[in-house]
Amino acid sequence: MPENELMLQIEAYAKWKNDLIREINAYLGWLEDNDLNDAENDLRIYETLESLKSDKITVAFVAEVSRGKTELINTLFFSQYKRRLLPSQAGRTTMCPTEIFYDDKVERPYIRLLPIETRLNENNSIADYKKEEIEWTNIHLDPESADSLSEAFSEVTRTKRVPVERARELGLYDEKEFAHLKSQDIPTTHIEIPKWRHALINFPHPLLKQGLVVLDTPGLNALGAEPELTINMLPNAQAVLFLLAADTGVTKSDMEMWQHHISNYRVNHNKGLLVVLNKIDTLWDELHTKEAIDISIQSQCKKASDELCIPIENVFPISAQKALLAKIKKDDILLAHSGINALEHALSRDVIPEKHHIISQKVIAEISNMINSDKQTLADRIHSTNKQRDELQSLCGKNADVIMHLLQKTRDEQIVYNKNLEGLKKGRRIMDNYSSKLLGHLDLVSIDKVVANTRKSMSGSWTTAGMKGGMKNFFNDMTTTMEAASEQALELHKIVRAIYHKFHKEHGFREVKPKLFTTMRFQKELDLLYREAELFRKSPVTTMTEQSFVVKKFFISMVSKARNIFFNANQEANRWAKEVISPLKAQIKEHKLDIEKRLLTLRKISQSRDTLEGKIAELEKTLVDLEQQISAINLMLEVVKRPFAPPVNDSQQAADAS
Ligand SMILES: Nc1nc2c(ncn2[C@@H]2O[C@H](COP(=O)(O)OP(=O)(O)OP(=O)(O)O)[C@@H](O)[C@H]2O)c(=O)[nH]1
Ligand SMILES: [Mg+2]
Repeated sequence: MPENELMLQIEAYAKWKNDLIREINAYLGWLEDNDLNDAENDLRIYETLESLKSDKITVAFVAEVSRGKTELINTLFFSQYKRRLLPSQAGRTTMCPTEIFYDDKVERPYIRLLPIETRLNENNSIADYKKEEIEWTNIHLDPESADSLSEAFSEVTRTKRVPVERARELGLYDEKEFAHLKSQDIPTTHIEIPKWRHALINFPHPLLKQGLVVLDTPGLNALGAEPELTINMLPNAQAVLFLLAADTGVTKSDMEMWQHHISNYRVNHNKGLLVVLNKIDTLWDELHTKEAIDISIQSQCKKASDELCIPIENVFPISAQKALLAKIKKDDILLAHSGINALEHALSRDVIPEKHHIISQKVIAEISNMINSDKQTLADRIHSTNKQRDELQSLCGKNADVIMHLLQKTRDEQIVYNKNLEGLKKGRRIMDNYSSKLLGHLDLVSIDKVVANTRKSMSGSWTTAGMKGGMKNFFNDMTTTMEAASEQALELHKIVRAIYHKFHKEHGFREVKPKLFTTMRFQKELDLLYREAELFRKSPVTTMTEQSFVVKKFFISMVSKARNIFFNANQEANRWAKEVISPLKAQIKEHKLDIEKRLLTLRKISQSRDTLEGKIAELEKTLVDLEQQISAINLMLEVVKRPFAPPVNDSQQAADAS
């Protein structure tokens, strides 16, 4: 049973997605039954199905130390364990970013921990390490035992004492932090550092099973020390919850974190950024009236909204701790007081539609296009069947000469057509030539050359000043390469259009506007990355004493993300080059079959005039079948396009009615 609104929404969304997967599978079967499948399209559909199955919804929790991130995660997602499942304590608790998700491909639940020492490897990002299981310490989890889970999860709080030199090597020594000791001449020889760099928790929780991923982050410079979080993980999250404490309001360090790591999220996401004013219970002073307390909470919200320049509707005053307690004790009054319901409502309001929007744009648009093009093929079949039936009807009562004449005419048509197919082969060779040039520009080997050159030019200048120039050159080179690819794509479009036009003009093919490939989206992603990178470069973290380390790490994450953008552009260009001719290929296949069928029928009729009536009846039946197929495909299209209808729960209905 879903526990709260968010759960209800995520479950409904998962059901909607499963229905979509089922419909796409049915479509695949239908294509095969109607001899309409083609290898490239099938592959694309399989890829789409895979991406839908592995689709995730990520909710990230970001804040300074001890604002209650982990407590809130326990409240929102794990209250059924009737305890604090993830460790939440006063002071610095969570020491490494922790991703909590469910992977059904792995048999046993686990917590995997990446040793902090992996920071020394300059070449690998966390994303790279995720592909290398061997680098992680694996602990099996027993989901039935809350005690053993708690014990295993406490690993994320582990620290170790290391000599200052070691901490410095790892980029975890901030001189400013120990400045006061130095000024008192107290030597610092050893410091505490996190034992782990990143944690992955694979856990069979109902919501995680539906594709939810929770990202808990440690406060205190973690975002700065691990730039991959800001560059990669946060921008990909469907929702980011930024926590403040009601008793302190927006402190200087909250503000720094907001400006340098969060505010950019708003630029790229219309929704999904929520500010949580946690610990409102600290304002529940029994010596004050309820009204006075409410006014003070509201004024804290208003202050936070002004200071962070975010609408007050997006600031949620809550008490994560009291909400957890209320859920465990099933205390509805306390739960209502805790303010958690409004936050859960906002989360479900923002997270699911954002995800639905992405799926609609990518998956639904693509499958609908394919279905529409099949509809066209069916319409073509109806058109040619009608034509053939009319042709045969016109032969009724005519002599053998007329039939022979028509037979000859159709044969001539076939000869001209076959000749043009030869021409198409030539066109395709030219096309292949251009597409390999296009793919050459987006080739990872050439990108890796840019990366290597940048690193070479950067070596020895791992300072913020050095980084500024390095970054600029790197992005300039990337943009130039992307522009060259874009120009090549334009040339290729001209050739593709000419080929389509020829078949339209010479064989009466339906005019199809071939799909265009553009690098615009990838260019935009690169620009965005540059903007994010600039913000990060100017953040206070990079002015830390151990900046060269952070700069290196930051550069590696940024480069790895840029490389990823190119990889995606390359994949898309590759796919496009293979598919762009598919609608024409489908028309050619249909046309070829059509001529062959007509020739066969005419030959039979020329041998025996008695078959004429039978053939006409056969064509009439084919027409009825085709009409039925059109209805079936229309229905499929309708189901695929059916939007996700969020469920409305009782409390929401009541709230809306009041
Ligand atoms: N009074 C009160 N205390 C809270 C509330 N939420 C969290 N706390 C307490 O605040 C302390 C810190 O909470 P955590 O959840 O560990 O905070 P965090 O943001 O995860 O901190 P780090 O992991 O260190 O970054 C714990 O002692 C919690 O019990 C709340 O709503 N009210
Ligand atoms: Mg924590």
